[in-house]
Amino acid sequence: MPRGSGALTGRNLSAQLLLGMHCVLKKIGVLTAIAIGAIALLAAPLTSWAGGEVEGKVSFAGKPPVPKEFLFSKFPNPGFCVKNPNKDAEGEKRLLHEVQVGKDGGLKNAVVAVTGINDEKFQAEFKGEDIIAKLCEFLPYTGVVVPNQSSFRVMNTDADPDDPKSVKGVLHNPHSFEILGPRSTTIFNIGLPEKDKGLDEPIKLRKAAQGSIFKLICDQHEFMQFWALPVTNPHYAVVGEDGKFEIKDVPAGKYKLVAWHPVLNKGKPIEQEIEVKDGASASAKFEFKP
Ligand SMILES: [Cu+2]
Repeated sequence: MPRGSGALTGRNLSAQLLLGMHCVLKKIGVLTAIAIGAIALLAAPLTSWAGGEVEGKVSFAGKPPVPKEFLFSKFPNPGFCVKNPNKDAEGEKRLLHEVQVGKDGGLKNAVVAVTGINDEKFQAEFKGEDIIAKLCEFLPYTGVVVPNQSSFRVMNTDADPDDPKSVKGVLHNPHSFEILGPRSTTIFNIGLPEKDKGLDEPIKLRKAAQGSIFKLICDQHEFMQFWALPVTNPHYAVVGEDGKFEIKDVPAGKYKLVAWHPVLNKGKPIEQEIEVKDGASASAKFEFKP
């Protein structure tokens, strides 16, 4: 069948439909027509709220740097902290894998965020997830904070039954900083001597708009670290081993999308322009280098 004839059939069909609708409208009357108009008006704003999706991947190109090494014997609780699985074969050194790369080059623990949306309600309600001190490690390794966070929590789950001084709990000392370039400022510094107890503190990053970041380190055990990127809206993702991210329900618009890793690119985010359209998916790829 020639291509044109199908189109012609379609046009005939449309004309017939229009004619049919005209008759129907006459029959059902003006009131119903108004009602249909009202539904259309209601539906319009719903569509513009729907937003779109941002998806992509953060990868690491090249050979990942070797992990940082810390001799257990140089820190308190060596007999307990050695229970952590991240150590050398001899059990002498604690290994801090700052850069973790998946088999397809995905950069684990990178944070991706849509910037330029100041969602005040989200920021007022954001409490983040608990940071857990477990076997002398802060879990997770990366995350997000908001510049003015009412509650930031750290929980101690460590106790050492073999050490009389640590039976009630291994002393961890979460010390948080705001870091901007070479400057770092203490936010809080609190000892957690007991298992199953924690801290709940407000945190304020005064220079978040200039690109500061948040760091938590244990003053007893330097290898215990948590890093966070300040965000101002819920459109972010912390990527897993495959490096992939999917951020849904982003309002339509043009944005700077950032990907950040605490020790790569000098701790600075990589930026990319994106345009999000309603009901569509925008794609972005980021690549970090050694
Ligand atoms: Cu500690």
